[in-house]
Amino acid sequence: MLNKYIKINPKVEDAIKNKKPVVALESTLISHGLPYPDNIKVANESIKAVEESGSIAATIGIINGEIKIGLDNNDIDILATSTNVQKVSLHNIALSFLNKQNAATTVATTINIASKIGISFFATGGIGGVHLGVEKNNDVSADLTELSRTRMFVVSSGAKSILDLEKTFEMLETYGIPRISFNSDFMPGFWYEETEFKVDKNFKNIDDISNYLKIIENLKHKSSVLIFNKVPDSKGLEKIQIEKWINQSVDKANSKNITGKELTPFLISEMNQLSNNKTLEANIALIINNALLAGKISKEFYS
Ligand code: PSU
Ligand code: MN
Repeated sequence: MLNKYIKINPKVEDAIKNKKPVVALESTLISHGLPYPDNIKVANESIKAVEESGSIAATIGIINGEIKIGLDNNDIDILATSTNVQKVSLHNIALSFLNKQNAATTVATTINIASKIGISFFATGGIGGVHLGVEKNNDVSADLTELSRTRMFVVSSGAKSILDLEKTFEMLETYGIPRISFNSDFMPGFWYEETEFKVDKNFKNIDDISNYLKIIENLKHKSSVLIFNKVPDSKGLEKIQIEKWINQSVDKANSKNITGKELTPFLISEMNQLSNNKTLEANIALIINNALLAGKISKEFYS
């Protein structure tokens, strides 16, 4: 055990020790990204998807002031239904131990914890990044800085569409974060299939991704690697439509003065309302699909 604030589920601990494939999953999307009861469904189906691929799932969150690696059904229920679950990033994580809180971990926090205990793979929906209007609001997700200094193999559908995707993409390059994808030449746009930003390499199969990641590991490359996986076909939305709804959502956030860590959850929930839950359906499908791909790559990497 790493320290007294971390409790690892025995199955996950055994897998890490014996170099079996493990995929970490985050909990902010459960508490702050998706409405109840879809959040419980997504948490459980993501675990199932990882397990179907032959890897072991380790959902990470904070229960009563302790980090739990491998949340059980009861823990997921708490994070999915309680109204006072904190969203913790690296600047405020220690406070949740001090105050014995229940808290959800973002991409930044989850990969930080996962890498400390020897997990190499992680799946999420979309990473955080540079927000629209950054010139005025200075809002850049801590996900980017953490991805730049922690080696984790991260499967996502790009950065969330509500962000300034061009600036986010550039920042990834600045930080030396490889941007590869599975079956696409471009970074996905989260709710839509493709942006115009060309990835470093489009890999057509899992073997090739795994071989590439072994090179990264041998190089002791310092940053994470982003493995992009676009939203499943039938659930993807039109970029033009998404952009219209984003403008409306951002205007509303500005008029209500919503900033900081409240901003991302607010925009996602506005988008779900404006789209009549079409964005929600896409979000659900892509998260589960990303968990599945991470499970498959991890399985191949350790075999
Ligand atoms: N992916 C989703 N839904 C989410 C998130 C990711 O499909 O809600 C979460 C992640 O936890 C990510 C966070 O770290 O949104 C970004 O928040 P912020 O922009 O405040 O850094
Ligand atoms: Mn922010």
